[in-house]
Amino acid sequence: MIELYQFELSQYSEKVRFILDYKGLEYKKIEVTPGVGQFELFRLSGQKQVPIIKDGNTIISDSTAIAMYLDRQYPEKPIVPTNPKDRGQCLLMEEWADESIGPKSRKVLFGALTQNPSFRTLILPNETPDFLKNIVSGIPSELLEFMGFGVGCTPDLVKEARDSLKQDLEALCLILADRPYLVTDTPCLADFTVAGLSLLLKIPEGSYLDIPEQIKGKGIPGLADNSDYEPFFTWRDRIYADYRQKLTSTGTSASGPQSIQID
Ligand SMILES: N[C@@H](CCC(=O)N[C@@H](CS)C(=O)NCC(=O)O)C(=O)O
Repeated sequence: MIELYQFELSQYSEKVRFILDYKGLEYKKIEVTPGVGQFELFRLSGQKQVPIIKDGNTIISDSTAIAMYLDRQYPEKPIVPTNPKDRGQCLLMEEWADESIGPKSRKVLFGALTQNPSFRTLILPNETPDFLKNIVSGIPSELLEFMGFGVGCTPDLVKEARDSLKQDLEALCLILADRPYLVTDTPCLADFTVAGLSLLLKIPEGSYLDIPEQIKGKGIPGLADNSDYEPFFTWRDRIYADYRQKLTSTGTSASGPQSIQID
């Protein structure tokens, strides 16, 4: 069975989970512990980011490379169109979403977290010990803002990212106004990338993710609750309902059991 090394709240992991679910492939999620667990990722793949998949003896890192591998290896229900123009648009939109929605939504989430201590602890992995959650919620907002300078998340850059995301969301609403999917009449890699990467803009409701109930449906103020972008989030909810597998009542993915430790 395919193994997916992931963080449950990683946007790029969500893109890969969408593709695995769409293709109906069974997979086992392996939740990586941030920091120490990433040594194992490095040993496996020569780099330390999720997602990584292990399919037999094949190990692939990077969500785009994983998408292309899965489409080659499991061609049923293709996700990259063959018609040249559609293919070009699909690949362009995937690349744009990876480089735009992904990094910018991380920045605006950081901005939202500095202002909201309880949201901060809720997005920590379920297994995080209570004492650590208390430390995280107790960090003063000013200190977090100061720390943001070191990671490219100054208040100005957060605002710039938010404004730019507004333009992205407006563009997506316009494109989706008269069509069911972003490129053709069937879902493709562009749709799964945009839907997956918008994870942090608004956390989906429903039992798709193993996360605290309290953060489901929550999102970035000014974006997730802005009626101008409702058509986009309604579209995204439909993509979830139609193509993403729900967890079973035992907490396992419908497409395979879940593990929280690196073997
Ligand atoms: N280009 C990569 C980006 C992956 C990425 O940014 N992963 C994040 C989680 S969403 C990560 O592993 N961050 C941990 C780190 O960089 O140490 C892809 O498409 O897979």
